[in-house]
Amino acid sequence: MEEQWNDSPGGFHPASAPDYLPVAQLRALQLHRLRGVVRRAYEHVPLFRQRMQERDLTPECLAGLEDVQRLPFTQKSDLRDTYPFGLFASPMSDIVRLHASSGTTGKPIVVAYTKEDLAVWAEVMVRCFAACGLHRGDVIQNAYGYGLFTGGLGAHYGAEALGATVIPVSGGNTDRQIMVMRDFGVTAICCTPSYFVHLVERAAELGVDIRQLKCKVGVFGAEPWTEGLRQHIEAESGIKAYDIYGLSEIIGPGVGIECPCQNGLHIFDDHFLVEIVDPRTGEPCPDGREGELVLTTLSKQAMPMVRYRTRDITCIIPEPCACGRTLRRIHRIARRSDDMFIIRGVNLFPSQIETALMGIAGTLPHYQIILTRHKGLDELAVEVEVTPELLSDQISAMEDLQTQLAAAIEKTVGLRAIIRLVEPHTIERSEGKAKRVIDRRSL
Ligand code: DLL
Repeated sequence: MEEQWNDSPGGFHPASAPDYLPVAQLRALQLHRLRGVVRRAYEHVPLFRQRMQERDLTPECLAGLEDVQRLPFTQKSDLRDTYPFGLFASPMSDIVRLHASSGTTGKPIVVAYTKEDLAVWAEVMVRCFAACGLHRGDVIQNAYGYGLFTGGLGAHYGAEALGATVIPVSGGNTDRQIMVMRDFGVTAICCTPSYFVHLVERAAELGVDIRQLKCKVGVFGAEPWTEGLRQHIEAESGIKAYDIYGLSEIIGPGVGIECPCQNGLHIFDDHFLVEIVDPRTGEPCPDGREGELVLTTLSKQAMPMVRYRTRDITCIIPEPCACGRTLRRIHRIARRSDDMFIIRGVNLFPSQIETALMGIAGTLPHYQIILTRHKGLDELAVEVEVTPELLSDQISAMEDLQTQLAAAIEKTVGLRAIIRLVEPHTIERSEGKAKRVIDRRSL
């Protein structure tokens, strides 16, 4: 066991011990916690109690873990409908923090934490950082936004609890980020993958080669990204890029993380119970089959979430991981069920376009998908930046690239796209989550 814990230099942190619990012990712990959380929600959240009663269920119905499937789902609309505090299970006097997520439509959703919840959050973030090989002595630049977004404070308290030095630089001000990274001896950075691409590019313009700096680890998440983008990031910056997953409704960042094997994300399932369901029917999917990730918080006090439909599409990887962690593993989340757009009857996800683009040299990972309607017919255009070298090349090189890209997209999604090659810096950079799709069809 000892050597399994040392899966990276100094990587073992005492807080990581639950990552390696024997499976039977882990399942027993999950069932014990599940009963507690269901009881808490039943006693304190009227919407949940009402839904249980409609199904003739009481918290005593949980004989085994599989009985979770009998419980009602919770959806994002439930948070909106009970805005702002309707799903809280603790009195405000026990709630020490609120965060909110804006989402795309209407009112934000509000999430709450007790002191104990913040301790669990810091614990799972410590386990995330430890899985990335970070420990006391590391200098972590936290470029997730501080504020109502959970990324900034979530990573912040985790990094502090790890014993690392945290630099709370927050998002934006890219030139200052680069100065901090170079001058403060940063060894790891946290931000969205799209922002890191921008940061590396800006550093090059300023004459700073990230590869020459001490930064060796990136903890990237909050948006879908592909294996192709990881390879681009690792090649351009010389850092190891880890995928971190989380969502406000469940806790924030720290629901799951990759280990050094970088083959799927481990979910901290001693705190978050994992299910995969068919997004159309809600029926459970067997391990290995792709479906919607459904999570139940096992230790949350302020806002227990039972069977929360994340809309994130993934599958459980049934095989045990070579790192020795017994935590369940999911495939990286490349898409959300509500990210999908339909064009001429074909269902598409932005990540499919990214996969096609990343396979072809000459482009930069800055792209935008623009949907328009012309004479009643949907059109798919992809704007993608090209490298300065290609720009200065002959026109024929640009034309070749355009043809190659259109062919790659057609091969992946079965649709002909209009390709617009644009100069570097044409596409707006985001400090947080990148906006990949612009739908102008209803204009
Ligand atoms: O994005 C929390 C977070 C902060 C995670 C920092 C990781 C790092 P929300 O703003 O509530 O919370 O957005 C949650 O973002 O349901 C996914 O669709 C997406 N998402 C988050 N992490 C990943 C990831 C934060 N690693 C929503 N891969 C989730 C793909 C991700 N999608």
